[in-house]
Amino acid sequence: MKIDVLTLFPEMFTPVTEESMLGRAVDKGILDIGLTDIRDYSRDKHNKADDYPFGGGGGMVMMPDPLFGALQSVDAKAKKVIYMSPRGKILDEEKIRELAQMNSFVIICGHYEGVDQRVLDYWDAEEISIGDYVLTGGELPAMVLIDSVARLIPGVLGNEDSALNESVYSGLLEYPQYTQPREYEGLEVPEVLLSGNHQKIALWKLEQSLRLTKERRPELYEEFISHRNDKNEDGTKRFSKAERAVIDKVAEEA
Ligand code: 4H7
Repeated sequence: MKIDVLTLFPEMFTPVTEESMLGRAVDKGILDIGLTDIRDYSRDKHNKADDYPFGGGGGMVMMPDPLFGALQSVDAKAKKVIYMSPRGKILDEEKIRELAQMNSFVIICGHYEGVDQRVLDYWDAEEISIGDYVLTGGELPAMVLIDSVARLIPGVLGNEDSALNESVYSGLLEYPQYTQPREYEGLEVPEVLLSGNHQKIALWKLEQSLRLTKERRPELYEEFISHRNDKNEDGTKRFSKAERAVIDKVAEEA
């Protein structure tokens, strides 16, 4: 997958794209992150890339010409163009999965008051937000988007079933995790996890996920409950008798 990032601050991306899991995916050739410095496409004698907004209002707006040049240089007419912006639709797992299927896309990172609207109109940019809060630029949102998409590309995660694992009880929050030592400062690991009884352990994890989701994210829990009788795609039952019993028990709890 090739992801082109257009930014005034390409250096912000180096720690993220060179260290960590993402860096390994780049080294393996699974992922290619192209960084384009928008300022390189300024044709102004001072490499200017922003100017005052027409109509006033304060701040600076990124000018269309450097952005058009940068977009041209990455062949953006043939690609999906994304603009990280608090005005966009909020990023969710559905959008991340959609992007993970693409061969390439382009991300525009806005700074200051954002980019001239004609850039978004001409290049048919899709605006995406990472959440309802304000940041100084689109660079951190772009890194969040890249990380979330990259981890769904086969071969990016070291542990091949890590991304799959989550889909087992998807729609629920994750159960608590424990590791060595079995006792730390008088705090014990739940007995069942040491039991070696894999069926019991799976049911405990389901119960924990259900309880946490019911408590913290009632809207996710209701969504899960409303689909508890759905069948799998092949017509088989989604849950065993034992799983059904756990789901019903948590549902009855106050
Ligand atoms: C594009 C347009 C994304 C980029 C406007 C970007 C939050 C997010 C930015 C702006 C971002 C997100 C203009 C928004 C100046 C803030 C005071 C950069 N912030 N700005 N405003 N949630 N900021 O994804």
